[in-house]
Amino acid sequence: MINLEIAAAFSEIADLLEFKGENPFKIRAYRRAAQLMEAMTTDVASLVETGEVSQLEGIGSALAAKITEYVHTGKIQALDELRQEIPSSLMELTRVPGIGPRLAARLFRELGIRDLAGLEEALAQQRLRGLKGIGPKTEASIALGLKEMAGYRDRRPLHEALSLANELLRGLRSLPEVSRAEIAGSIRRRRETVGDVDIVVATEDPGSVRQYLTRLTMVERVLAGGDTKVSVMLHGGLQVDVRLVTPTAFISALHHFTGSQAHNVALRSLALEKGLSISEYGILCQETRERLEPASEEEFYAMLGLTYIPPELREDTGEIQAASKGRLPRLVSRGDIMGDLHVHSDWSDGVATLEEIARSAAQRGLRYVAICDHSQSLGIAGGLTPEQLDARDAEIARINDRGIGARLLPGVEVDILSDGSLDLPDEVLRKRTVVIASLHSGLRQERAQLMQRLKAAMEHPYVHIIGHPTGRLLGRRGPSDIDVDELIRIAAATGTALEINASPDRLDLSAEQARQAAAAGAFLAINTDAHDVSELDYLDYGLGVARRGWLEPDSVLNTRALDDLLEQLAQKGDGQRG
Ligand code: DGT
Ligand code: CA
Ligand code: CA
Ligand code: ZN
Repeated sequence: MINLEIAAAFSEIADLLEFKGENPFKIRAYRRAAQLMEAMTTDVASLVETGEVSQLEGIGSALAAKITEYVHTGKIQALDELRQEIPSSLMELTRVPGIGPRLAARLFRELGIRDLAGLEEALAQQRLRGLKGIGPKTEASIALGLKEMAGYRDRRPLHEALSLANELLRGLRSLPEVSRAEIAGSIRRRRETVGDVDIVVATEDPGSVRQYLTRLTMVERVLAGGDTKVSVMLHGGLQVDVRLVTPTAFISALHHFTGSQAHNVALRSLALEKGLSISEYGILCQETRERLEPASEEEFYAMLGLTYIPPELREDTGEIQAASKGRLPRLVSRGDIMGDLHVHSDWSDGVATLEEIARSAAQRGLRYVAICDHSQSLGIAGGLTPEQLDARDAEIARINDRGIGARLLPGVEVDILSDGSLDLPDEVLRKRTVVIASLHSGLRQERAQLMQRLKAAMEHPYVHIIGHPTGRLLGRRGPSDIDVDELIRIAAATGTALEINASPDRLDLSAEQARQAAAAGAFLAINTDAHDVSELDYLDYGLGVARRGWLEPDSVLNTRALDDLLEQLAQKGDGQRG
């Protein structure tokens, strides 16, 4: 829908204006308009036709004019001018933790820094501390931020790339010349970061598809355009590779470009042993020179004597051997998930009411949701006192009695304080059906102290889950210095579940850690940590991590039916008290 394109344009305008140090009210108006466009369910193009666009709340005449302009011309001239004025490498500076648009602008104007390389150099020469208001400490923290980003350079968080990829996919599928289109590459494998977007398109008319792609408004420039491959660069610097193949070669191409390369290499050598050679065009029988054109990936793998390997497992970490023996895990999938065990309501720092959460969760097919608001010490996040928790739980009970939506479970995300004690007394925790214990402070303590805190929390009879265990924020903050082996060992021994926090900038635990945890007999909980109902959809990112971590439904707490869940949760307290 065009709404999303306009939303993206408005938020880019806001970033660029902020960069220029423009009027904050104007900037906020663009940001709000972007949110509005994103949330709106009616196609704004129709509102432009009827003239109703100028009556939208929060859309003044200037914004309405820009929306109209975009609907009519596919462009916003003001945005094009801003882009001319401010090179995109400068905007990249704002991706460094600790550098906002304002500081980036000053770095440019006062120190001539125009990209990440320039920043790195200036940091090495300690030139930042020459700026007014910037001391060695700020400089050091920016240097650290840049380091966190290093593994990220030229890569994007999955969710950013995925939403753009889906938008492209919808457009491609709407073309009459396109018979099939799928996302391939690392996005399809659900890696946590991706280098680019890969899409495979089946068509008999590559010329038309190429034309369509090169004229898209999201496209900044065309990098290469032939009859088999079109590469484009989107505004914001994400590359898209689209392969154009004939419908009969679609499955082989989709498989090939899904990768990973390591998986493909291993598969090729297995095929050779069987006298077959695999390419993006199909599977060739070397003896008869016959080309096999599988109609599905199931068939593709069957031709090699393997059971179907889901994309998330295609990393050459044992999946091929497992598939040859028919021993692949039965991966947890969306339909297995019965509830969400970590959601914040407007009683703490969430924005949704309890009732909205219950309804939205039910709409998504969930049976239960644990409301795990923050505890008292987290003042900035509206942490709740014991009295406030009681009041909230009374409302939860009323909503449950009225049978509105999914069942709400009274819970809490209790802080693990710096000394390892919990932020709420035992009798307060005991009253909550779900207790998540999380580290929110002292994240840079040394390993022994961090582990002592986590150990104390896991040994606590009323703690069911450790929230976002390593504390990392993708591309912004590295994990705390945690001994993950030890964490997993204690989790398994105490029956404390470890969270796979599905918030797209956490994904914590990681897939590798989750796999290790399940193998050691620990339970996992795939939780969204939603602070708004739209964020309940983060579940899919958590599932991506879980599936890449080879998890079966049994290892995942929130695949349980409500009664079984309650029983398992209660067991922890019983076992340890008894
Ligand atoms: P990324 O983009 O770094 O997140 O990871 P991928 O796996 O999406 O890698 P990409 O985009 O370079 O290629 C997509 C898939 O295409 C890759 O997984 C394997 C396959 N592939 C086909 N031909 C080649 C090739 O010549 N080089 C590489 N690296 N991969 C190829
Ligand atoms: Ca890729
Ligand atoms: Ca690629
Ligand atoms: Zn938290």
